[in-house]
Amino acid sequence: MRILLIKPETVGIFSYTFLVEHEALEMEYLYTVFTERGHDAVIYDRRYDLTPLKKKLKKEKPAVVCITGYITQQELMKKYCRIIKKYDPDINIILGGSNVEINYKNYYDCCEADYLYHLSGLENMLKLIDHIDGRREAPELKDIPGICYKNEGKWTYNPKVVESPEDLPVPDRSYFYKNKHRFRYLCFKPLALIKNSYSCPGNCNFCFCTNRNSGRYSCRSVEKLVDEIASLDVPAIHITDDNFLTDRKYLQKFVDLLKERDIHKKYLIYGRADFIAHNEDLIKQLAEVGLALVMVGLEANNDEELDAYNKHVSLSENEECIRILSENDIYCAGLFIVHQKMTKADFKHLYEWISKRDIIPTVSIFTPMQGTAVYKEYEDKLITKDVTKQDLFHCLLRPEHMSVRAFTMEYYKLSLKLAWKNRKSSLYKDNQYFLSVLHILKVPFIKLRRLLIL
Ligand code: B12
Repeated sequence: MRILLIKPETVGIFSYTFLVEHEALEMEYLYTVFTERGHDAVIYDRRYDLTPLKKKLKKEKPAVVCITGYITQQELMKKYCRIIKKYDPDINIILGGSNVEINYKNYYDCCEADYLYHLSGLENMLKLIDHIDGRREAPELKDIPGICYKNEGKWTYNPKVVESPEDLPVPDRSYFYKNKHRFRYLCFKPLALIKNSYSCPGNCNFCFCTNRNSGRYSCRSVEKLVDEIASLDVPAIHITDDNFLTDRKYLQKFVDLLKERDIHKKYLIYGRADFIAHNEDLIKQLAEVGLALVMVGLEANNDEELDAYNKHVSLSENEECIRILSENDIYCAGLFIVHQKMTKADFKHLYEWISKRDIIPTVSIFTPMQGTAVYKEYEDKLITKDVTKQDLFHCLLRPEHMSVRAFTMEYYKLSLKLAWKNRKSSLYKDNQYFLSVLHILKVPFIKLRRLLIL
């Protein structure tokens, strides 16, 4: 069968920059499993391919269309479904990805979609494809775990199964190599992505990923990880695990294998401050084998707020983490949250606290994202239910000490002041500001073109 794999265009603030761009690894995975099964798959990455959807359908004539997307792209995914079914009602549409995995019910109002795939692994996806293809050995829909399908016009939910990333295939990266020049994280370029685990061992109440894979953390063997790293022809790799720094023994083996196999690359990871604070010796060794940047949730500048986030990390551990990363020449990409109880003075104090430390910060606004533990608590208090605003850059709860507008202003003021303060960081050394401005100017035209002909 011919299968079209749609990666939607970026929405929100990220669409205005090309300084942080990642390969469509989920689509490369689907491409791999489908082609290995004898199908003819095509990646349609709408971030770079401006061909209108109908024209693409006309050209590719797919029997199946798979669409991925994050929460902010939810309504866009539904819009594609409407266009596809209007174009050809016989095309089978499957929706999947991180948002569908947890928030699959949000898509029940999309009559045009045929299947929702709410798992991370792809084994059951192949069963579904076999079923659609009418293969003799294919199971019936009721026997395929992790899907929602329609039965007499009503959505039927098949329960999830707990999976392991060990079952993921080695992705075919032909798409990546063809577009390698695009993918980067600021000065780290070209940059590849590696998916090495499902879910997260932590249970932070504001985090989405911890609930994936039915809340069960599962990680690949270190040998498999290093094999994949060795196979990649790139200088920099972003390991997407929500928390890569979980197990000392695993990380020690990681260091030993990279040394043994003489692999020299730069690594960008997510990790927790307490692990870094208590494992200085290991961080030093990781730095020696290429650890270059850690995205670490520092969240706040005081213990009360840290406790409220259920992080089980203290301010002194955060301080230790910043020191250790700095002393080992690892960028500390600190992630902070501003929340609706903050006063103008709190914003000022947060700026002062961050700016005195060796951190490249990203500040988000506290967002009870649908699918996180805190969502239920805040659902009725949300100012808007517009999912495009669930991007961590919008104020979704009424601030206690100022208006929404004033809070948003404080937030942007803080972010801009921090960006200005760090403008000379070597992380930004390759930024071409003229090209960035040109890109910003180009975006509204692309958006308008898409509005007229999607
Ligand atoms: C890298 C990354 C980015 C990159 C973009 C990456 C890309 N290629 O597009 C950047 C930095 C630009 C980014 C931006 C955003 N991101 Co982001 N990002 C991630 C991160 C770290 C990894 C995602 C990834 O590529 N994983 C690798 C792929 C292979 O794994 P996967 O997506 O899970 O896909 C698997 C399955 O889901 C399945 N699958 C996926 N799609 C489909 C489709 C079908 C049909 C099927 C059958 C299967 C299937 O196949 C894969 C095999 O296991 C995750 C967090 C994490 N640790 O996973 C957050 C994450 C995906 N991002 C998130 C969010 C919220 C955003 C933003 C909206 C907001 C923000 N401030 O960051 C923006 C939106 C930008 C946009 N696209 O419009 C949330 C999504 C939550 C949700 N409900 O959807 C996550 C989960 C982070 C979190 N903890 O909340 N992000």
